[in-house]
Amino acid sequence: MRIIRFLSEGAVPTLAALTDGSKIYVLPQQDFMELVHHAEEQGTTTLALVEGMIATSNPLDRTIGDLSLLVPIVAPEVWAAGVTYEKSRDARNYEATGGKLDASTFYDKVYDAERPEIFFKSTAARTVGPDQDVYLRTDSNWQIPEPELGLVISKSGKIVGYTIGNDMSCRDIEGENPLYLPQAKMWKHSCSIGPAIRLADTVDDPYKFQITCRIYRNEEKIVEGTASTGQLKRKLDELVSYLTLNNEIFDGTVLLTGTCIVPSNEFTLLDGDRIEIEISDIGVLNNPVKLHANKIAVS
Ligand code: DO4
Ligand code: MG
Repeated sequence: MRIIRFLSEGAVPTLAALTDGSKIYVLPQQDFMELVHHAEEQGTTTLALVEGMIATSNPLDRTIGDLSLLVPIVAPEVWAAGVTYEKSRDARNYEATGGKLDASTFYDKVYDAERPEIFFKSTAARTVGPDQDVYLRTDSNWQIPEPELGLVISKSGKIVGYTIGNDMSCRDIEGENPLYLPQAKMWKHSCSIGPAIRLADTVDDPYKFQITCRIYRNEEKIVEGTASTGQLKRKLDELVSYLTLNNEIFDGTVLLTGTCIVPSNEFTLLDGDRIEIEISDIGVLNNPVKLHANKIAVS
């Protein structure tokens, strides 16, 4: 069972359940966390609550492809974990050493350390949903998508759902100096979330998600990569416990769990590309790529 949001007639944001048989049922709640808390108040699981509601209603006569999907949760904050996969560690070492393939840097230390890397990625206003443009920075010549499993977390730190995230990143800015990380990671439309949230109650093993990333240029597929959350170095609960330690998080915070798919080192995204990120049992997050219109001089 998955939860989506879409624009219904009159451009009203509407919450809906998407069953594993692809049927869509409108739900009465305004947003995902309201649904989660309603289930808690009723002393039941979110899955049982949704199943009860849809048992007495009719599905829409539409498929998911007919809908104008919205970001499935307006997350006040999006955080991200880094260097949680070997592939990411190797890519960061390459960036930070000006292109040495077998280099070793402080990224090895974070990969092996007890404390994970956790950084602030985005706010609701900077985050886009399915089919919306993600933007390229105008001061970077080496930009990639980072396809990541996203955890939807309640304010008490419980993982209540799984979604797909794109942690758009500038490899040249980060590689130049690690203190530039916020600029390499955060700008307008540098984060995408969606298209659905899979209820945590319906996931037996979150280390079995298959992640695929495809990049299209003029509708020709130019990059494809796959990975599994089974390759994660860290446990998901471990990442959440560091995020929430001595911290206060907003209800419906999203935590991206790191990338294991990195395009070849020569690759950079260009204006007009299109990114698809698919995670098994969650869906396909599609975003066109646009150069930010507000140009600033870059040499
Ligand atoms: O240290 C850089 C960030 C790494 C990251 O975003 C990732 O591994 O996904
Ligand atoms: Mg990342």
